[in-house]
Amino acid sequence: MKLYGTGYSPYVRKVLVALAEKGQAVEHIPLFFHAEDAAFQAASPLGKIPAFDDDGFLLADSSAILTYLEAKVPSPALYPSEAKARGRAIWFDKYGDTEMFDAIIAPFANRVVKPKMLGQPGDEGAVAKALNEDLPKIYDYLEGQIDGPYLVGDAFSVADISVATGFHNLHLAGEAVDAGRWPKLAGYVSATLARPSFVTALAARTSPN
Ligand SMILES: N[C@@H](CCC(=O)N[C@@H](CS)C(=O)NCC(=O)O)C(=O)O
Repeated sequence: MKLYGTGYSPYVRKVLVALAEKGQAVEHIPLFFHAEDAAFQAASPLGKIPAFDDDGFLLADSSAILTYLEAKVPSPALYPSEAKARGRAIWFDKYGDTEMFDAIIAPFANRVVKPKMLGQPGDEGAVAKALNEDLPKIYDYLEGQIDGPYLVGDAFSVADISVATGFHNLHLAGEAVDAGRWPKLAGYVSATLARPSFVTALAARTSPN
């Protein structure tokens, strides 16, 4: 198996965590989106990361790749089988990928990617809006959803992968959940990112060089 995409990407991290959970070895190629690499471009029609190659089977999109991995390597399950739990797990996968992404990535994009990787000025106004307006609404919602170590049922699932992944980028940008205001969320994020599969994923290479 080959996985394309820098370890900085929350979406690439989702796949790295799932592979670690399922004990699958992977050749990680930590290139950036829209990289001029023919094999990557063949696997990623939109030029986005992650993209994946399993012995010639090409697939893009983190959720598509996780769905494929779940069918190929069912144990340990990352998608609950019970109907309501399955529905909620998919909801959180989508929520993490869409509603959370722009807000949680804004500090990293403006304090790390733009100034340190692209040589562009970061926008602290965008960071302030994310921290003061957008993220608190997300944190309020998640604080109300957390009732134990896992977001859905009594097992780690795709819900935890997709919701937790972006918090690492928040930390890399020097920010964290205020544990005084959102104690359950802060504890949940710390515990989830300390899980062995996340620790493995967080150590993944971020650059081809
Ligand atoms: N829905 C996709 C989103 C992937 C995505 O947007 N990745 C970002 C990097 S974190 C990217 O490649 N951005 C380039 C672009 O949007 O053109 C997934 O889950 O894999």
